[in-house]
Amino acid sequence: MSPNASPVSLTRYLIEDQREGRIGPDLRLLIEVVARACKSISIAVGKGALGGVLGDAGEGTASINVQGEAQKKLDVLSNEILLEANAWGGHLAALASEEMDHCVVVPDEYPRGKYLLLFDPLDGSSNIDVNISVGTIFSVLRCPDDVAQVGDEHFLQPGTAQVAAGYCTYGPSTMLVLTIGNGTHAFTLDREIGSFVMTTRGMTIPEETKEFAVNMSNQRFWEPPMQQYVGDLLAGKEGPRGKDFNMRWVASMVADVHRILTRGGIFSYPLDAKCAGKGGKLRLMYEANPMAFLVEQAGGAASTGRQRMLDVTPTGLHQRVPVFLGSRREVEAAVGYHQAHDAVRATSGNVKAVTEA
Ligand code: AHM
Ligand code: MG
Repeated sequence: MSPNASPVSLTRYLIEDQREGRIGPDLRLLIEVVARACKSISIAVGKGALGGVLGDAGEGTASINVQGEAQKKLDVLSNEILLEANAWGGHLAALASEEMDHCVVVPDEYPRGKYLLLFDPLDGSSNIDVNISVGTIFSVLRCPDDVAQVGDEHFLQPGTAQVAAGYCTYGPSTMLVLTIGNGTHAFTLDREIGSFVMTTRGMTIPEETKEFAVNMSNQRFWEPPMQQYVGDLLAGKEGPRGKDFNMRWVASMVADVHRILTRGGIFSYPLDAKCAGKGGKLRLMYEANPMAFLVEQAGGAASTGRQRMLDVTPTGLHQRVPVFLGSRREVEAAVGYHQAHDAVRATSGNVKAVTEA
């Protein structure tokens, strides 16, 4: 933002979008409510040990969520903040969260709206206790018309059906990054006035990059095309890619994606032998899809390695997928390794079939 320009608050940005016909009043309200909830989460995260909010939610198995993962106190608190904030506004039909087995329908005592909200209330929560950035990720879908009883199945829409998506990162500053399908824009929380102020209009991911993000400790569990792709990145200037690459891994998807939206790079959580049975590590509906929407709107690309992320037909609320996203050319390169590998496998399968016939 230029120092002389008058600041554009999130509220003003959304009102202007409404005036120009890009969103209706209900979607504007929904985004405002999510942003307000994120401010509350930011305050709780910021208190850290002083707020008594660090550590696990319960003893032993009492803190295990639907994903089979240990919940932190802040996971539970953030989930409650988002649920409470969104229950009564009349803009939503139902909500679904990483922390809940099934969707929650807006209670009968409140008016029911036409949108569905999905969220990961506190992504990267293994980083909370060590004071590293975490974040909230959200995705908004339309509730299909004429649905008498909303259920999980109504959320199972491809990423292309998202009407809005965003994340809030709780780092040195709190930032909300949002798309309603008209570019990806960043807002920084002005803590003194309690308002999100636009700091980047139209984030743009450079097409090329020399930086990758992946958990290298999983290397031996990866599929062959991923082994080969990262092997070639590590080979640097002397290797087939002809350039040296740097590596960054925060292990908070929100923070890693925020870096990529800011300066480019490729983020990947590929299929590995440990998570293959589940389809991947990261969740399609409230992690991969909203991030893919944000990244595409910033000129980047997002793929499972074999398919455009936003085209995946979901089969479950908590479905997991492999993820490659970021600088367009680099994502295409990673996809190329998978295509080449699959093509060779298909050909050798055919040859085998012919020789056996
Ligand atoms: P979470 O939703 O339980 O926090 O898990 C998702 C997180 C992502 O933020 C991050 O990219 C990944 O898990 C880190 O995984 P790893 O611990 O294997 O590095
Ligand atoms: Mg998560």
